[in-house]
Amino acid sequence: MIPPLKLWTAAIVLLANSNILSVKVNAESQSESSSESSSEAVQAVSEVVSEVVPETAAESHPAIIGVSPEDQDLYKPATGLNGQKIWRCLSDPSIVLSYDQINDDYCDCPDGSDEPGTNACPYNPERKFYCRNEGHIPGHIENYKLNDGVCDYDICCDGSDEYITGKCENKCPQIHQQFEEYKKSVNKDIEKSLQIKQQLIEEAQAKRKSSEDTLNELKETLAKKKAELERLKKEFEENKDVLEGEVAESVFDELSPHIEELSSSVRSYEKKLETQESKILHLEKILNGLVQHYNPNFNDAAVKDSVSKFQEYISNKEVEVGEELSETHKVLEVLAKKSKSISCTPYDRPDVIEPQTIKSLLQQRFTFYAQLILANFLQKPADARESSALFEEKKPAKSATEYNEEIESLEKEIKSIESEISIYEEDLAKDYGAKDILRAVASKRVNGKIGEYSYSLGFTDSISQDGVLIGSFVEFKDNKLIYKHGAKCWNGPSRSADVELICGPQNKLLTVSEPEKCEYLFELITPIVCENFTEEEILANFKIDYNRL
Ligand code: MAN
Repeated sequence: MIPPLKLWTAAIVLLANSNILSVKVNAESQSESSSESSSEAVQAVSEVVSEVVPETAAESHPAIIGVSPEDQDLYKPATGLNGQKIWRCLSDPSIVLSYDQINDDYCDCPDGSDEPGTNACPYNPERKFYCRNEGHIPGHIENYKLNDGVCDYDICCDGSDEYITGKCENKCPQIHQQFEEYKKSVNKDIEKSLQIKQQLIEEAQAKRKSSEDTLNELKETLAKKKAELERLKKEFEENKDVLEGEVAESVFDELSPHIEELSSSVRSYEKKLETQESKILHLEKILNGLVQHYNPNFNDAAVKDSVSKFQEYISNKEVEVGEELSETHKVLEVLAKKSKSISCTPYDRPDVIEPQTIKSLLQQRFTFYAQLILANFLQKPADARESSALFEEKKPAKSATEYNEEIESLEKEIKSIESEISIYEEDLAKDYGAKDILRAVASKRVNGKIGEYSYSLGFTDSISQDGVLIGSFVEFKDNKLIYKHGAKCWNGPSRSADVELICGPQNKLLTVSEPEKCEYLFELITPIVCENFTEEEILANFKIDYNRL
């Protein structure tokens, strides 16, 4: 349901309220000084009836007081069995009345339809007394207000609600004049407010458009960045071997000045080993002779112990070290040759190379790198192998580090674009009201001191009371801004607020109340809810200036 539109008419409201009381007092004093006769009442009824009922209706049946011309037909009499005029209750046609029971000041129908012109029936909001208000706008007044001595000019400017007391003269011409002036000023205000609203709508549309454009640009950039990332990853993958070779190459470049030295050190180490091995072989031969020719019957414990230990030594003897070293040495020799052919850097001898260091380096690290380099080297075509530009031939545009850095930075960029996109998408999907109007005032704040507190209200942001958070904007619903999740109230809930929007040309905080502890209700004047008013809406907001009657 669309909520009723409110209009910023505080000045007129105040003026009107201050005068209601004096009119009532006047009406009461008049009632004391005049006595009613039934003939006067009948006279009054007939006057009202003749005003209410158009001539055509009057021809068919007597006009019924309190009933509008369009509903008079509902009160057409029917003819009963013995020819008398009868009538049926409107909501319950099974109840048949004699026609003169209508408006006889006695309630016969449960819906009160037999007493449209009296207050005999209980109040029924569906059934009200019709005032013709000629020269102004017809009105419908509650039946219990009839003939109570009070002129209800706001509904019956013609005074017909007091048709029996006759206390209220017809004020329709003056009241209508006031209404016309009010309508003019309202329409002027509305026109101005609507112009401002139109500008806001245009701003809102422009903001939406700009957000949509930015979003599209971001999406395009994202697609490009993703494609670029794909391409880079693919290129990296395709060049993986070369790039790994490059890693090996850089290791090789560092090692190559030392390889020849390493190679000759290994060679001399191997020679030393060979000498030691031939000495050991000689000793083994001697001991072997002892094992073959000693006399086991001769009980010499030292000989027996030596023979058994030598036999144990022979059965556990290892031969691998020599093989490993000679394998390493082969690799190094190839590398040494290669380093001479491709290295342009001057040969740089290391200062000291300890035999033990060489051995551990050879066994733990160099063998690995050397084999890697060699494997790479042997995979190249023969002519390329001979070329000094061996590693340059398929060299990719970037190094592995550069690839990794670029991929990492692209991935970061993509993540940040994606999060920006989701912020824009979320914002564009938000309900900012018809034509996105709230978008135009989203960043605006309205400040005002009301009572003891200073308030600051951001349309789509938050409300604060002396810096204390009343709530953050949650939604725009039924012409209301809803704020929730404010600062917790002492011994109570988190603060929250509903902001009722009232049409007016400028943003302005009008009132604040606290219907429940820490649940606030604000009234905010703003053009964003302005609409063209119908005459009924203007009339509903119209208040009579009784001073001018
Ligand atoms: C402060 C204000 C009031 C609120 C009380 C609750 O004084 O925020 O509006 O009612 O706290 O303790």
